Amino acid sequence: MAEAELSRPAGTAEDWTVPQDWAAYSPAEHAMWDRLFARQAAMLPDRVVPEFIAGLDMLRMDKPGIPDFEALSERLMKATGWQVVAVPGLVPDRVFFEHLANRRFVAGRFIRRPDQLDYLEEPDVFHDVFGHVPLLSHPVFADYMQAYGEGGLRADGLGAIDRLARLYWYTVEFGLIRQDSGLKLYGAGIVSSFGESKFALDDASPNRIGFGLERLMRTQYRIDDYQQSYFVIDSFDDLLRQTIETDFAPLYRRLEGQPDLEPETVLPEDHVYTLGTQAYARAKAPG
Ligand code: HBI
Ligand code: FE
Repeated sequence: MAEAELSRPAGTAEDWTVPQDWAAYSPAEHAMWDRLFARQAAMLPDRVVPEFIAGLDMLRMDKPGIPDFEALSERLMKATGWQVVAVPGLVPDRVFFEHLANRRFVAGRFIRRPDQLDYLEEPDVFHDVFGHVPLLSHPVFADYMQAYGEGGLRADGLGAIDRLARLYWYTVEFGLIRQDSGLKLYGAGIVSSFGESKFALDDASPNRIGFGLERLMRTQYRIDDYQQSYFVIDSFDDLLRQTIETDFAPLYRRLEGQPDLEPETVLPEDHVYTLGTQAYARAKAPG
C-alpha cells in the first residue's frame, strides 16, 4: 500500500481515529446498511463458518441500521477485550498494526453510495464492521488478529511488510476454512461481498489450496477482482498456533532467495482442494 503518501487529515487524532458521530448518519445511509445486510444474511447461511453467525448474534448486529461503535465495543470488550474505533479511511501500515496489537479494530465510518453496491476501493463501514467484527468475538481468532498486529510491527523493522500483508490478505480478507461439513468462508473480503461469497465457494474458476505460511507469503494477490486462488486453513487454532510459533525473521530471509508466485500458480507440493479452471480470470484478461 502507498502508505508513505498517506497524510493525516485535519480533525483526526494522533492515532488517526475520529469520532464515529453515529447521530449524523442519514436515514438513507442506515437504509444502505440494511440493504447490504439483508443481501448477505440471505447468502451466508451454510456458506460462512458458524462462528461468524454466532458473532453476529452475540453482538446483536442484526439490529437495523449502521451499528453504533460504542455499543458494539461494549459487547465485544466483554467477549474478547476488543474495541472498534472509527477512522476516515486507509491508515498507514504502522498505525494499523499498532491498533491491532492493542486489540482495537479500525473501521471506516462512511458507507458506500448506491452506485458502489458491489465494488469499492476503500473499506467502508459495511466491509469493516459486517465483514471483520463478528469473528473478533471468537477468542482464538481475536488472538490471531492481535498476533498479526504484533507481527506487523516487527515486520516493519525487518522491511517485510509486503510479505506479511499477504498473510492478512489470504487469511483475514479472503480465507477459507475446512470443516466437517465442507469448505466454509471466513475472510471479511468474501463475506461482505455478494458476488465473491458465491464465487469463492462454488465457482470452478479459482484454485483452493491448503494453507501454508511460507507458500502464501510468496504469492502475489489481486486487489481489483475476485481472487484466483484461495487458501484453506484447518482451524483457527492451527492458524493462531502457526503464526505464534513461527520465527518470522528467518522465514523472511529464506523468502528473499525465492521468486514470487503468480496468484494462479499451483505447485506440485500443494495440497489442492480444487484445481481451478481460471475461466473467470481468462475471460477478463486483456487480449
Ligand atoms: N487501513 N483503515 C485501514 N484498513 C485496513 O484494512 C488497512 C489499513 N491500512 C493498512 C492495511 N490495511 C494493510 O496494508 C495491512 O494489512 C498491511
Ligand atoms: Fe478488510
